[in-house]
Amino acid sequence: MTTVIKGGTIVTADLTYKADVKIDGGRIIEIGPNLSGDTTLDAAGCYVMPGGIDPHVHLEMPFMGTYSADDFESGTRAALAGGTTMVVDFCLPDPGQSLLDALKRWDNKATRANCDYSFHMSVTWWGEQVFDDMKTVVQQHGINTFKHFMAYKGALMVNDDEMFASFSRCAELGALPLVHAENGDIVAAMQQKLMDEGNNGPEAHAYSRPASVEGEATNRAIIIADMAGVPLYVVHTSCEQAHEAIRRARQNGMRVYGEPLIQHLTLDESEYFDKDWDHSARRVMSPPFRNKQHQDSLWAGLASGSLQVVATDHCAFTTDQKRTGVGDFRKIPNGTGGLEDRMPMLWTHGVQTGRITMNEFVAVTSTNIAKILNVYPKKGAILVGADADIVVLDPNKSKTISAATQQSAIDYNVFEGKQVTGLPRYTLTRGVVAIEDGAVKTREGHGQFVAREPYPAVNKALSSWKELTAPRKVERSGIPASGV
Ligand code: DUC
Ligand code: ZN
Ligand code: ZN
Ligand code: ZN
Repeated sequence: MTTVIKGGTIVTADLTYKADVKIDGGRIIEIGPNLSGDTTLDAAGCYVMPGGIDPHVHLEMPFMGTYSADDFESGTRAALAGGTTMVVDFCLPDPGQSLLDALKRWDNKATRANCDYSFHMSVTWWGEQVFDDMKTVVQQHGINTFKHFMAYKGALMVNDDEMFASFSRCAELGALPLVHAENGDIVAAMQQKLMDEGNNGPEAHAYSRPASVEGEATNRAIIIADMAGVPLYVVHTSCEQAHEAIRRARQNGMRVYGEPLIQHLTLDESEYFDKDWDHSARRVMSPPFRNKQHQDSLWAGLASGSLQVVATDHCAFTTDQKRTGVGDFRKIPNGTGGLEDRMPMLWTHGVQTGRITMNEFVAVTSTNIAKILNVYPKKGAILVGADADIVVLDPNKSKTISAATQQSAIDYNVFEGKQVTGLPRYTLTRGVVAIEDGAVKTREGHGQFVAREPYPAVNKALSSWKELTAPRKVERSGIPASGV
């Protein structure tokens, strides 16, 4: 059975042109004028683009004493409703747990996915077992990315020596390290100080994690990666200091990537102040929302290419879950949703305002991350042979974002009331129509795991520093007696 997407304008990361797209067996088999097939999807007046890839989601994640409320079913349903056709979730071993045991749990949870998915592996502790498991994860489980938390002291955080060891292992294996870059020691100290001074509300969460702690950690992670001889991907880049560190590293020839979130691009720190407790707590995430100066920097980074990807860090908690932090902001589960809203919000606030072009939109929502994850052009492309993960975006279709009509399992939406234009007429996951004019036709369990190969050796090319060449042993005859 063949399907033809007819009459639309194809928009890729580098081209815009009119053509039909023919699909069979879940893949694109032909692109050209006047195609016909068994089924026709009308794309007149629409843009036909690679489905979005969200490389940063936490579905049914055990975190801060609870589980994030969207699982692989509701989370991927929300993704498809918004034009996203692949998600990458973070497998999270408990400290001391084998990476492979954790992976079994994630494999199990993900069987319910409505769209394709992959995993990053988190390195939450360090030891010989992790060192050994990393090789198995890369070579036998199709995972080539390892996440490191520089924050969440006493829980997920790893120290610099552990990061250096893990980054070095990534270099050997052809894998890419990821970092959550915030200085966890300073955050913990700031949190305690705020609590001691009687600041226990959700706004104190923002005070405890200023941009400087993110900027410092981003710089540190970049230098550790450079010394380990490995590229680096910085998740949820939210501030100017972090962006500057990434931009500087790239100018120096290092492969460092930055990932702003749609929340940080469009919501600011005023969400924490002069608002009721629930409103602010629902927006508690790490890093927190920033001011306009930081937002402008992130938008500039997307337009100029110094930041490459827009993600969500979708990690949704209900109001009841958030309320476990009444009286102590440190206990408010960190995280916000965004999977369904990322593409429409970025289209509305990016393309429609002229901050980014349509082609840049495709690059930062899909193609760039497909390349970074080493799954291009299976994903992230409108090309013959690519998976038919496609969004047919109607630039005239609008809605008001509301928890009442969302797919996510939670009882609110951080974008509540925002008007968005540019919505899917169709979302296809490997050729199957999952969304049709707002009607949800997802199939639980349709999603497949996407295995990712290790990176070629070229990825090891890093900065121009020459101090890291192998040490030369110096022979000396006269050895001073002492103290010189
Ligand atoms: N930040 C969040 O807000 N939630 C999940 C984990 C993280 O780093
Ligand atoms: Zn067929
Ligand atoms: Zn994080
Ligand atoms: Zn995250």
